[in-house]
Amino acid sequence: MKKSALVLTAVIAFAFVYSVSAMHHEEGAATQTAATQPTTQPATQPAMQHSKAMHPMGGMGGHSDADAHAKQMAAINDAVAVMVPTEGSSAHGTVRFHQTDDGVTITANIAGLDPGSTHAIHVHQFGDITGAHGKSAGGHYNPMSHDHGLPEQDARHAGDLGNLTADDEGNAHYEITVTNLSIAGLHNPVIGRGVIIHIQVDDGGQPTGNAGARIAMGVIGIAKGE
Ligand SMILES: [Cu+2]
Repeated sequence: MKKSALVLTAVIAFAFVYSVSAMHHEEGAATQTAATQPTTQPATQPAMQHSKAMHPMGGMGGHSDADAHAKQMAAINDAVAVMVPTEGSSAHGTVRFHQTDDGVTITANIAGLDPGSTHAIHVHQFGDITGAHGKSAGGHYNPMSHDHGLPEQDARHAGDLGNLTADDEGNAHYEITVTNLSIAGLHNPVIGRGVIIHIQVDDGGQPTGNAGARIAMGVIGIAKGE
């Protein structure tokens, strides 16, 4: 009699410890706030949180996290690249990107150029301006593997933005709206990539427009907007 009662007690105790530790495990895997919740909470709630947190891409409603992420990124409507001179150059300024329903409007304001000079402007593959000559930004941003071209050509590198021309004081203001980019959407997103201004004109020739050395470089980051 005594022995069986002890065994029963042990079984119940084991079951209790097991269920509590299982609960802790589930809550711990979900979120930090869940872990601090009392263990007396109905088991269904943390279990649901758990499955949602652990399986963002699968199960019922499994697209919701991916959709939410896509929406969050697509909601970024303003970006800016602060352009700094490469070694030996004085070109500097800003290149702003504004997303609209029709495309992306890019506005460049660059100072420190030779009066009346014309310069290629491109989005390059990497937002890496650690190199003194802009080389670490890589080649033109070309996710669709097109040939190089000027903005008049629909089929061109996504990063081909044409040319800007300085006024008598060496300041250039250039504005272009393109439909082959997005700031952070699904269609050729440019966020985190680089902008390069070259010493020469982009003549549209292959493979990259014969624009020569890089005189200013910047990284496209999320802007505060209006
Ligand atoms: Cu370039």
